[in-house]
Amino acid sequence: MKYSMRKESVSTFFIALVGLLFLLTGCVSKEQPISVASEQASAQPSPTTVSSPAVQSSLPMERESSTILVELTDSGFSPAFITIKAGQTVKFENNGAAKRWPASDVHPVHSSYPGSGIRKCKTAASGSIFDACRGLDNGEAFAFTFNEKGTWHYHDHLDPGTKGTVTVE
Ligand SMILES: [Cu+2]
Repeated sequence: MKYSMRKESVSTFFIALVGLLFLLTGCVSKEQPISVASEQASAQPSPTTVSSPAVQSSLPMERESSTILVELTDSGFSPAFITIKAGQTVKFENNGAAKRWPASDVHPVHSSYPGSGIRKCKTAASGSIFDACRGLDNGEAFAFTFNEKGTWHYHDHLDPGTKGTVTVE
């Protein structure tokens, strides 16, 4: 009788101990995924911090080679004044309803930008002059790479009063 009582109290002690261990391991195993999750959470920003220096390092490159967008809207060129680095490309994209023909000043000869001129539009040089050489429909674009430094005025050949300026540094 005494022995069985003891056995019972020993077994309850063990159950309590196992229960305590369970709680402890439960706590530990609960904390561990949190610490893993926090590691993952701290690991997640690190790729972003890895990629952001990559973005930063690509910025100086972008200054040299990226494409700048100028929208051709029904109210004109947007933005109408831009400053870029030599070697950068400007993409003139028509997002308006009317046809647009971006071209170097001075209308109608288009020869302000070195090497350009509307007379070259029908020649093999048409792809390398600051002149779309045709009206762009909505959604169409004309891209030109500015290698000459200076302030270059341009206009819409189909609406010469619509003007813009590209300053190449
Ligand atoms: Cu013109």
